[in-house]
Formats: sequence, C-alpha cells, structure tokens
Amino acid sequence: MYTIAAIASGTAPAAIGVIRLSGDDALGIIRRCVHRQELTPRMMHHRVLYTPDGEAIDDVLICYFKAPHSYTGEDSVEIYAHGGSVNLGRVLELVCEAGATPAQPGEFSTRAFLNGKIDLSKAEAIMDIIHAQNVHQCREAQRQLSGSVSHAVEALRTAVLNLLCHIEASIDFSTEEDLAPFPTDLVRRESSAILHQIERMKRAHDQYRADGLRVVFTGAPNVGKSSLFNHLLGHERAIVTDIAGTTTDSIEAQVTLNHQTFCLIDTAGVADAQNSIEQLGIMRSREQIRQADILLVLLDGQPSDRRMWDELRALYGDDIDDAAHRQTWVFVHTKADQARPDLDPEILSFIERARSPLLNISVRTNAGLAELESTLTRIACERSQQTEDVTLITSQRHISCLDHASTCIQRSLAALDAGLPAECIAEDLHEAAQSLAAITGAFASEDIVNAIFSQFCIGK
Ligand SMILES: Nc1nc2c(ncn2[C@@H]2O[C@H](COP(=O)(O)OP(=O)(O)OP(=O)(O)O)[C@@H](O)[C@H]2O)c(=O)[nH]1
Ligand SMILES: [Mg+2]
Repeated sequence: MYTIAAIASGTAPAAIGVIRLSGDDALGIIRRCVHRQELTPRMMHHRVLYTPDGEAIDDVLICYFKAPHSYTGEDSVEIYAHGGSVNLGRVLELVCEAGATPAQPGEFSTRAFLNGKIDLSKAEAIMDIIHAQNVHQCREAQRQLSGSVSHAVEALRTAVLNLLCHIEASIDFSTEEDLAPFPTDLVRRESSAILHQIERMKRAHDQYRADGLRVVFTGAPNVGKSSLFNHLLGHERAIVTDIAGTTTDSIEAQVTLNHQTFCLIDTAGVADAQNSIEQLGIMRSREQIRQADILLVLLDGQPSDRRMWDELRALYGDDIDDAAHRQTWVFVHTKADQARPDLDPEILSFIERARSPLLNISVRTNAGLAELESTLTRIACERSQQTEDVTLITSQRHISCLDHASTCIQRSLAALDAGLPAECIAEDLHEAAQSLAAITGAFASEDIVNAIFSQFCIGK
C-alpha cells in the first residue's frame, strides 16, 4: 500500500508531538530524512531530520515497527518531534516531500481493520476512548477494546451457526430414504437461550448511564435541597435563599465523587403551587423523580414534609415500596446544626420498613456529608456489579444489530411453531448470524465500514 502520514498527537503547544507513517515505503521515506542511517525495528533512535538540501528540521526520536507487528499491520514509523503546530507541520511536510501522502481521517485504523489487526467493535472502542468525557465512558471503551464485545458476540454467533448446522443436516438428509428428524427441541431450547442472552445485554445497556447515575433531590420548599446540591458540586450553582419556592426549575450538573460520575438534579420543592411558574416547576420535578436512579428525599421535620410525602405517595401509589428499592431512596434529615422538630412518624416507619438509609446532615458544619458521598458511591458500585457478568454494549449500532438478530430468531421460532419448512427457519437464522457478524465487521458492508472510519480523526 502507498505510504500515508499524519500528525497523530494534535497540534496544541506541547513538549512532544507524534507523526505517524504507515505503508510499504515507510522505512525508505524516514531513512531519506536521516541521511540514510539504519533503523532497527522496535528500538528508539535519536536522530536529526534533514531536508534534501541538508537543512536540519528537528531533533527527534524515531521508532520503526516492521510489518506485520504494528498497529496497521504494515511497515510503520513513529516520529516523536517537538510539539506545536508549526514544527509538526514542517516535519509532516518533510516526510510528504520524501514520498508520503497525507492520511485521510481514520485511514490508519481502516488499514488496521483491513489487515485483520482490529475488528469493527474494537475500532469503535478506540474512537470512544479518545472521545470519553468521564471515567465511566473511558473504562467501558477500554473493556470493549480488550475484546469483551467481540468475544460475547462471537459466542452468540457460534451458537446460531451450530444450530444452523443441525438444521441443515436434517435438510440434506431429508432427501434420503430415512428422513432425519428435524431437531425441534434443540432449536427451541438453543434459540431461547440465545434470545435470553441478547435480552440481558440489552438490559445492561439500558441501565448503563455514560453520564453517571441520576441523583434527584426532592423535598418540601426550603428544606435545603439547593444548599446540599451546591455543597456536593463544590460551587454555588443553584440560588439559595430562605424564601420557600426559590428553585422553580430543575438544574442538572455533573460531579465526580470517589472516581464515580453522578448527574445531580436539583428540583423545585414539592408543595401547593402559588402560581403557574411554580406549577410547571413542580410538574418537572415529578418527571425527574420518576427518572431518578437515586432519589434523595430531604426532610427537616416541618409540617411541609408531610405534604411532600403525600405527593410522593400519590405519585407512586402501591408501587412506593418497590420504587424505594428500585431507585434506591436515600433519606436526609437536613440542618443538623440547629434544634429541629422530629421527623413525621409515618415517614420514619416507612424508612424503617424499606430499610432505606437515613442521614443527618448539615451544610453549615459539614456533618454527615462524607457519609452521604460514600453512600452514593456505594450504591453506584453495587449497581455496576449487578451487570458485571454481562458484557456491556455501549454503542447504538451494536444494539441495533442485536435487536435485528433477536427479531430474526423470534421469526424463526414463529416459523417453527407454524410448521413451515426447515429452509424458512434456516433462512431467518442465517440473517441473525449475519446481523451479529456486522458488530465485529466479519460481514459488514462497505458502507458501514466507511461510515465508521470516517468519524475518526486524522492520524488515527
Ligand atoms: N442552619 C442551616 N440552614 C440551612 C442548611 N441548609 C440549608 N439551610 C438554609 O435553608 C434555607 C433554604 O435553603 P435552600 O437550599 O434554598 O432550600 P431548597 O430546598 O432548595 O428550597 P426551594 O428551592 O425553595 O425549594 C436557606 O436559608 C439555607 O441557608 C443547614 O444545613 N443548616
Ligand atoms: Mg432550591
């Protein structure tokens, strides 16, 4: 293949920048820039780059990766030059004058894919690592890169192909004298197992939140929601006053506590609305409460706690006990620094029955705040462990492929129930296997491959 070159490190001012070359003439090109000195594979070489006229361009380190032992599977060279757009631009120009062609976005990874170095799901993982905005996203993309998705999907595809072998054997033999029985029980059993596995992967995907678990603050007006919200964020994001009804809209902000990301949502206090703005705010609060992964219920012992509680009861009805577990409700008794009325006995007995955490907190003295943070991170850890044994799918494209595979398998089961010929059942299973193969790229169409790699940046 012709040799491509690009700045792989970005061009922001930095101590070091990396220029990458890949292709048949990568070694020849770089040697032309270093007075033809030898380069041993996988060794760092300290060299000066020269123009053909003998002008020194930069003092650099060079590493040569001999095919097929490189990212792309081709002969490749990495040049570690001084950073900055002008210097890196000059080095790139030099290698292009010596015979390289500027790379298209994603061209290195496309070559890696075409040479069988990475599959599609790994290529997508690389892109996700580069674009990760928090530790969650980065960790999941790293797992995907290490092959978690490829292995899980290959196992499913092998199961479908095994099933097809059995069915096709029965079709082939059915032309003979002794009819081979169609493996009905096996198809039912195996198909259900595959469908179950796909369903688990989809469920884990639904539970996964790249931007962190949604922690919704609810409680009566003036109970201290915005104060606690600001405190966890570490800055004054929401307005705090002693006037009930200060917050009228929902406010979202991300925060990282003990390496876990959370999306905190402050809401309007639940109460009898005095005007239409408050009314709208309270409607939004209800929506946020329903979508919470963790609900922080703030109480200060005032009679307004009871009104808020009645609202929550009305919102959930008989489902309230379940909701307290499903969403993990955490109760917070605020303003622990001052003399406070006792909590409403009905609310207290609910907390005991549901075994929900109840924390005493003051944003004035910081009492209970460390405990609240560790409670939130403990809940986040427990949630991620619940889905640990299932491979986490984070890409929407992979979910669509799994969905399609699932539909095809269900269709084959329906064909089986309807007594249709074995060929019909096999056809649907073939389509399911192909849809699974599209995740790793074993049978991806050229359009899909192009669409994926075109989203890459230059130099990747
Ligand atoms: N003493 C004491 N006062 C607090 C504490 N937390 C909040 N407050 C006060 O309680 C009042 C209301 O606080 P906010 O945080 O605005 O309450 P809120 O729940 O957001 O109120 P709305 O937005 O009106 O629903 C303010 O005067 C705060 O200073 C606390 O831990 N101790
Ligand atoms: Mg508020």
